[in-house]
Amino acid sequence: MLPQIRSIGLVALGSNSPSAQGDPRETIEKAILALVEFFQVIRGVSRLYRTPAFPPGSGSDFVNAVVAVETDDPPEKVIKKLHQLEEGMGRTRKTRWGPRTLDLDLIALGDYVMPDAETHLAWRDLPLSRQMTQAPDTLILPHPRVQERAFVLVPLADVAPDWVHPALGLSVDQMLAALPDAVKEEVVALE
Ligand code: PH2
Ligand code: MG
Ligand code: MG
Repeated sequence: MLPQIRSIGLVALGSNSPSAQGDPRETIEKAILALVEFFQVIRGVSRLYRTPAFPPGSGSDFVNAVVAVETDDPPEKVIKKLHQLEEGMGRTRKTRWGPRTLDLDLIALGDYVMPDAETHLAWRDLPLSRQMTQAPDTLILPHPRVQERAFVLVPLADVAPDWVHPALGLSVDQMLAALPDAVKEEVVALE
């Protein structure tokens, strides 16, 4: 038998609209339970946070969290599982960056940089105006915006503060240190 290559998968959860599961907080709590069942090996679950919608003024506050899982699955299979889970919890896909009942984003899987370093750099550098309208048709890993988003980095620091971004060479704590305090202070842990 081939040796199994286990990777750590970092999954970001977000909700800012009631779902069949309840309000955003209940939706995120149930989605975490579903992730635990789906992946079996869980490395960590962050606290839940209330965060203002990005871009500012684009809608109701979100509840965000991050879960670190261990998996042997390749990226495509992990993504497929996350989409199944979103659908199983009644996700409705409407407008890009509109209100969402449940969003599960694969932030990173091990050291994968996908589809390649050059394409990854192009997506990282995409101006905000084009981010609003352009969606990649291939899987980009790590998520091209992770280094900019306090609503991902703050919960990520709960579960994997030492994870190093494989394209940037920066740890979660280093990426967080580069963000303005005002932005981080808006990410508030729920009781
Ligand atoms: N997700 C988005 C767009 N904006 N803002 C916050 N605070 N949290 C999110 O999870 C989020 C967002 C697109 O998926
Ligand atoms: Mg998202
Ligand atoms: Mg998503």
